[in-house]
Amino acid sequence: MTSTATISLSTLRASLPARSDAAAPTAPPRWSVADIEALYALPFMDLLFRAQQVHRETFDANEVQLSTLLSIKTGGCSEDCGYCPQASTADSGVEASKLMPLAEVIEAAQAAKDQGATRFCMGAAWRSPKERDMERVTDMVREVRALGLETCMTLGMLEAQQAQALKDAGLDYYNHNLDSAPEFYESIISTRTYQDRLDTLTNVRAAGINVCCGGIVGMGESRTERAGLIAQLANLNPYPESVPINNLVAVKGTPLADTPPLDPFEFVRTIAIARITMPLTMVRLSAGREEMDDALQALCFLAGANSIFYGDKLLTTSNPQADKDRQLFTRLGLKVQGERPAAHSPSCQ
Ligand code: SAM
Ligand code: DTB
Ligand code: SF4
Repeated sequence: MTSTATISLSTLRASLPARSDAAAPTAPPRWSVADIEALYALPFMDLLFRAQQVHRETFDANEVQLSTLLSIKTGGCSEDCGYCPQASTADSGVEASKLMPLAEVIEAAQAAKDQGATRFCMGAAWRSPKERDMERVTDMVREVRALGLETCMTLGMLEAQQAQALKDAGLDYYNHNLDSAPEFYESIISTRTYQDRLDTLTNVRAAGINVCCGGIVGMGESRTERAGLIAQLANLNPYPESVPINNLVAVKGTPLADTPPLDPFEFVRTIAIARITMPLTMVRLSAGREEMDDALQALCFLAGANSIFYGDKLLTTSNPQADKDRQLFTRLGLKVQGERPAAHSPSCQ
């Protein structure tokens, strides 16, 4: 693909696979970092218009999907991810816990379902699961699925047979992020390589599990490096079914605690570009919503985000209260995937 500034919408449309909500994304067009930088360089209004057009080709632009997160094993992690309050090297005050008992996981999943979530994502502060953990996490997948929820796990690196065991238990999605562009990644994490992450994604894909893979912006990376992350994601073949875009939550005691916040419009641009380059994916507006006001979140939805983490906690940091999110959906006239639309019309209070 040549300079993106010259790509017309019809060219972009012609490159899209036929609409199918169930279909896995197929071979994507190759996106160079320069193509993506050209999208970043578009006037904001033009970029959002383009993202909306792509979004509406595939999705109901007034619908949002809700996933709830649960930390099934918190803190004390052996990895040194500079953004993460759960790294044992961080002085964040997060206490390390053991793997949560199955009954507590089921209870939390039922509560998430009662609040309207359709997907339940379980995260563990591990480099990778140990063999002795596999039976317990596969039991969690089976039980959460039995409640009628889609399941997602994020447990660190996976070997091929571990991915297969999770698939056999019925796991729908595995979250494993590339986090940043390869050249910036090395300044944030030293204990595992970019290639390790790509290998895990290959194992997850080969097992037939849907891939949830995104990254974090606002870690002090350059725009070119943000473009580099999107290029990596969009050029995965196929690209991920779900792409979480996290805005750094700068947690005290982590090496990135004092990182200056990213220009919010740059965050919105990143969402829009994820939407344009990965038209069929669920783009998830992930960490960082607690620090955003309603207008900024609305811009993210306008830019093509169609999924959020729902519930008052992410893994260790806070997320907007479910009631507050409900009010926002009502004010924006957003429907929740899998729910009947609210009986009353959107109001403005
Ligand atoms: N330990 C597993 C791993 O690293 O793959 C799973 C959990 S880990 C916390 C999942 C993802 O959360 C990370 O890859 C990162 O993208 C995101 N994350 C962690 N801390 C964050 C923070 N402070 N701000 C934004 N995103 C964060
Ligand atoms: C993802 O990309 N973001 C979520 C989920 N995948 C597991 C995690 C965000 C964590 C934010 C920091 C915390 O709460 O500890
Ligand atoms: Fe551990 Fe995951 Fe946090 Fe890295 S991001 S320190 S692997 S919990």
